[in-house]
Amino acid sequence: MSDEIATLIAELEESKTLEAIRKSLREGEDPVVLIESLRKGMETVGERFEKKEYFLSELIMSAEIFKQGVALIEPHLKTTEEKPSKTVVIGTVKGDIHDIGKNIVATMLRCVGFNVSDLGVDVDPRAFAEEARKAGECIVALSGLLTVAFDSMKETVSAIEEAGLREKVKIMIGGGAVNEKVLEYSKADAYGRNAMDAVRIARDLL
Ligand code: B12
Repeated sequence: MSDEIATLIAELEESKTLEAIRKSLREGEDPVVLIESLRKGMETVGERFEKKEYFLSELIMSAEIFKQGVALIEPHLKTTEEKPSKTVVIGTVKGDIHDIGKNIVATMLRCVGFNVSDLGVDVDPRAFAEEARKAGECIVALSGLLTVAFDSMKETVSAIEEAGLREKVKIMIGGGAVNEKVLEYSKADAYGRNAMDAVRIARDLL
């Protein structure tokens, strides 16, 4: 079923994708697995865009279906009763407006009890530093899907350092093409491939 969902969203089959999600939820499928299937389908959309089989309108359409799918799935994510303890300041870095992955990471972190401050998209490095200063000891989570985001991540780490906060603040990065090399380049503390990684890393870093 989850492969079917990936295929359906990649084919931009809006109603069929949503129906398949509803059916999977009724059958008790793990909501995290369903989100991962949607993400896999978006990878295919990206590949088709690169090959010029899809254009911007298809990217926009896929994002719409994704959002509706996540809206169905979200109420099924388990939420902890624990009181929010530590803060995660999250945002999509400067120059980048992709926010679907960032929103999923924020939701998962909230579900496990983090207090999440979401700065949105195209966030200036200084805005991250300012919010981290307000939060005190915290994690800053940087999301970015474009290659230009790598420089923005590096600049954000520098801004936090220049603000004298590097000792207090742990920085994790993720999104699309982010990997070990980007981690090294940006001088952040950790990188994660998906929202579950983000939760694990956030717990480890604190
Ligand atoms: C949907 C989409 C869009 C939508 C975004 C809508 C939105 N509200 O986000 C729209 C249509 C707006 C869009 C615009 C553009 N896009 Co676009 N887009 C995509 C697409 C198809 C899917 C992205 C997505 O939402 N995936 C699903 C989510 C769930 O996955 P995710 O973001 O990777 O997040 C997961 C993990 O990465 C991780 N994660 C994410 N953040 C973080 C943070 C931390 C801390 C951690 C630990 C983990 C983590 O957890 C998430 C959940 O598992 C990708 C293709 C792809 N392969 O990613 C292209 C893609 C990213 N886009 C691309 C491009 C080129 C563009 C445009 C420049 C196109 C244009 N000509 O205008 C513009 C960019 C505008 C800008 N300045 O940002 C390229 C980027 C190429 C590059 N190397 O730079 C891609 C890769 C497509 C391609 N193959 O060519 N896009």
